Amino acid sequence: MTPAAPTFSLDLQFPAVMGIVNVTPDSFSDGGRFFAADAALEQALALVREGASIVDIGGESTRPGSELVSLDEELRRVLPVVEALAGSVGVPISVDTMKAEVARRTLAAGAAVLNDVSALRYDDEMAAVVAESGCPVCLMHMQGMPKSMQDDPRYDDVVDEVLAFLEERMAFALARGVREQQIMLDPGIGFGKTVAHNLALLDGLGRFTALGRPVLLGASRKRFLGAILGAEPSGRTIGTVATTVIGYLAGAHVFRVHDVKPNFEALRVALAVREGVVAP
Ligand code: 9MG
Repeated sequence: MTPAAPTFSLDLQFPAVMGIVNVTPDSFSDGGRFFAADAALEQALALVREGASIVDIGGESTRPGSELVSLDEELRRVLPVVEALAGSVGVPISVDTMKAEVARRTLAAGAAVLNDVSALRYDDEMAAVVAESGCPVCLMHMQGMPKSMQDDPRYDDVVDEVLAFLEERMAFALARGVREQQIMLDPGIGFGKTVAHNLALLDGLGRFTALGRPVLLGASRKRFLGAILGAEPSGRTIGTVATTVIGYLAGAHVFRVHDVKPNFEALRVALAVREGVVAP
C-alpha cells in the first residue's frame, strides 16, 4: 500500500503532474519555442487540460553547460508569463528560480510555489523569502552548478550523499523559519550525476520518502534516458513515463514533466492498480 501522503502546505492531490513551461530561448527540449508570454500561456493551458495540477515556469536554463542569466533578464522572461498565467491557468504556478528577487516579484504577481534547484544555497535571502511568504518550496540536490556540473561528478555512495544533503538543507530551512509543511524534496536527477548515479537514485528513490516530505521527481527527457535509448529529447517520452511509474511505485509524489498526457495516463493506471482509484 502507498504510505500516507505527508502534510503539505499546498493543497495538491498526490500523485501530481507538474507541467514544464520553459521560457528560456535555449530550452533544451522545446528549442525555445515558448519564449513569448502568450505562447507560454497557451502551452500552460494545454498542459493543464492534459492533466497537470501545477505548472513550473523557469527563465534560467539549468541544462548542463548553461550560463546563469542576470536578474533583469530572468525577470524579463518570467514575470510577464506569471502575470499572464495568474488567475487564468487554474492551477498553482511554480517558479523555478535561485534568486530571491525573482521569487519575491513572482510571488507578488501570483506565483504560489518556489522551485529552487540550489536548495536555498545560491541566494542568502531566499530562505527569508520562503519563510516570510509561507509558500511551498522544492529543495533539490545539485552537485556543482549547471555550467560545469557534468564535467566530473563523483560520489562514494550517491544515494547516501544526496539523502544527507537534503536532510541538511531541510534543517537549514527550518532554522531560518521555513515550516516543515512548506518543504518538498528532490534528488535532482541529472544535476551533477553520471548515468550510473541517476539510475542508482531512481532505484533508491523509496529511501527519499522516508524523509517524511513529498518527493518531486524530475527525469523528463533527460540525458540518461538518451544514453539508454539512443534517442534525442523528443524520443524520450516513453522512457520518461517508465521513470514516472517507477517513481510512483517507490512513493514519489510530484512528477515534473514536459509530456503531461502520457505521464498522467500512466499515473492513472498505476493509481487504479495500487489504490483502486478508477475515474474517467
Ligand atoms: C528546473 N529543473 C530542471 N530539472 C529539474 C528537476 O529534476 N527538479 C526540479 N525541482 N527542478 C528542475
